[in-house]
Amino acid sequence: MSTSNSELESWVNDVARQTQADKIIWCNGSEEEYRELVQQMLADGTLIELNPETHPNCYLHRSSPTDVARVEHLTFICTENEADAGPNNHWMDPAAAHEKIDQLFDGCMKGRTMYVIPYCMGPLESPYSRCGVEITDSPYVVANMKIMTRMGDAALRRIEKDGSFVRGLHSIGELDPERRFIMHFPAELTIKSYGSGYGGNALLGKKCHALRIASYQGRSEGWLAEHMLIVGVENPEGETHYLACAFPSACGKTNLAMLIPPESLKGWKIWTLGDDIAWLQIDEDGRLRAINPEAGYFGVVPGTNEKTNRNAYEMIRHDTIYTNVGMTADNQPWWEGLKEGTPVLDWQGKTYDAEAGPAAHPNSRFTVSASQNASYSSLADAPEGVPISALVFGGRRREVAPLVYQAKDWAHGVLVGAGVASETTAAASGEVGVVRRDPMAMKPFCGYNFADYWAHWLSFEQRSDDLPQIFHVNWFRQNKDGDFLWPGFGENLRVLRWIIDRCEKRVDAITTPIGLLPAAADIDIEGLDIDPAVLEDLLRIDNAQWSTEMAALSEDLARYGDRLPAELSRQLQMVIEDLDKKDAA
Ligand code: SAT
Ligand code: MN
Repeated sequence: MSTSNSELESWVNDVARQTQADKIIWCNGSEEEYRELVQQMLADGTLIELNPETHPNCYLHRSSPTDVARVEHLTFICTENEADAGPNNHWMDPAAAHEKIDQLFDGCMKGRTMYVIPYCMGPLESPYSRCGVEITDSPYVVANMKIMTRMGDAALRRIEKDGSFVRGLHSIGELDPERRFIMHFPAELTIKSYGSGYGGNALLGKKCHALRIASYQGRSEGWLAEHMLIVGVENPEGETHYLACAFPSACGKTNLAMLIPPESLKGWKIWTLGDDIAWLQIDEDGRLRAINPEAGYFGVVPGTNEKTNRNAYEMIRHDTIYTNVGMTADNQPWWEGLKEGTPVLDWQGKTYDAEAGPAAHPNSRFTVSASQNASYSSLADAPEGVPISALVFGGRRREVAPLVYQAKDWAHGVLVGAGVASETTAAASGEVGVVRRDPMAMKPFCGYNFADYWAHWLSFEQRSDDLPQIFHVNWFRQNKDGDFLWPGFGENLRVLRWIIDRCEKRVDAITTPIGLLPAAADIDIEGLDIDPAVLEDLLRIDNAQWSTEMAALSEDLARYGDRLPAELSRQLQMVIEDLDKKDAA
């Protein structure tokens, strides 16, 4: 018997019987265990050692070429009633889904080792944390879970104390896209994932548990699981505000979470708490508090360099697992936008040929412990989390959305979140660069009907009169020639300053139909080489464009029918009427 939790023990035995695994290993989470797994993967070619002089303890994994991103069309929410999954999810009847995927699991671990990974999402001592157990036949998944979560003996002890845990069953199967499914059974707190080794499909603590299952659980328990980074912004006076920001995958959450203040903003400091997921709870004083359920970063590699993100650049020079980057002649990792070195091999291990495609896959990733980040905040380990001053939504929009605006109040802020749309990226399979509606940046991750999710968001207003202010940002606005208008990266701090000043009621704003905008003079551009006319452009809203945008949103919301909260429709109607009035004026 490996655990005093008999449910866990019998589930593990059942899975071993079903999959016919050769061997069962209960992971203890030790460094030694990690090192042994790495040795084994180096021996069988799953990992390649990178240059130990320039990149100590760094390894490269080359995935199957057809297994490089999340697969939304193969991801299902399996609830008794289809309407509970909503038009935002692919749905399958739970019994049918179990049957379909269990056939794939039958005997799939013959000749393989089955790893049992107890993990805790969130600080081990936090009342806000939740545990799970992932069973997998992939040592690569175990190594990644070791970096990304608090896993092993300590998590098992907490599971034995709590009594409950999320069950995640994973097999890489044959890595065949035709035999691949990611299935969620929220009512059973169960995940079954087959046929992929890619992060979002295979590290079940991440999107599957900490977003899809947790969002469902959070609804009944009164909290929120969000696709948000958490960052602390400390001003020169030593005062720190915490922000939680939701952007779709590969839109710069990691960069914003570890931003380096520009030279001209002396005395400002940034503290990283999380780069992808936030769990938000109302505390006894009515404040919204956030914890980061994760312990590591699974970030996009291309574009990372000393200038764009020095913290990330330095953090991934040691003790990092790289997936699908290129390699130089002396075995250093290489990617587009690195700005140094020359690739000789591409991400598939073929001789690099610029004509044939990039050296690194556009969705190549690093896996690294959060504690390696120079801007890591030790509060990421605090059981009570941090109080949130502002919630910030954003997307990648060539036009329409201004640099920043503030919602008029909480309910309007929920509409602003519901209205997030963004150009697609390489983080999910499919076409890149088309505008897609991605409410709260949760389109791929909300484990239940969005209409019910918005009602849940709206309900927070009844529970506290001290909720954070809500904002929307867009770093990606372009001119007609396709040049970005805003420099982004470290300079984004200038926008965060305005956001914090608004939270502290230190600055006025201009009321418009879409929300509250800064006067150009209130965005500090000292030391920044930007034409004031460009800043005006960044803050301009075009009524005709916005009327079209609201019509698109209205059409999207109509998909939710009667289930859509009346308050959300009312908020939308108010914006539309204000835009019409402005047009008439
Ligand atoms: O889904 S992943 O966690 O692998 C990356 C992302 O899309 O955010
Ligand atoms: Mn993400």
